[in-house]
Amino acid sequence: MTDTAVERTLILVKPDGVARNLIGQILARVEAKGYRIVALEQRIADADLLAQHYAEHVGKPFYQPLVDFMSSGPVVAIVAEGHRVIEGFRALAGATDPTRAQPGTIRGDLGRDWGLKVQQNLVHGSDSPESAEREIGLWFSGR
Ligand code: IDP
Repeated sequence: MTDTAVERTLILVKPDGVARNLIGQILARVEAKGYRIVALEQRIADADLLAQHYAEHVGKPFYQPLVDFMSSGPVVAIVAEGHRVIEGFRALAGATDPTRAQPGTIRGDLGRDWGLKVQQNLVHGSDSPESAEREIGLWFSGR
């Protein structure tokens, strides 16, 4: 096995995860994998923060419903640290659409299939080292 650099990623427990009391279950999966929680805060995200966070999706048909959903209740922002945690957390999260996510993943095991919208998929995880740095700066600036 080759050594890999320790990375940090930004995880969000989205409003559906908070409303369904799944914060603990999601954190337990992150910690069980061996990742360290290095920062954690529950807050309500405003439109400005979400516009920056989802800048790559501005103009897409699902952008406004996504932002409305993400500001509909508290989210938990988490910085997790570990070897290959960026890729590793995305594997733990599973496919974007919970109806396609594999069993064993957060979205596959806990995501619901009750005609919910794709945006209600419980968690966000940064998709690259560049995104992780940018997103951690957005959510935890000045901390
Ligand atoms: P990811 O969260 O799996 O990385 P992205 O493609 O970055 O997925 O999309 C960001 C978020 O936007 C998704 O988690 C989901 O909440 C929402 N989203 C993505 N595609 C759609 C769609 O086709 N319809 C509705 N919401 C979507």
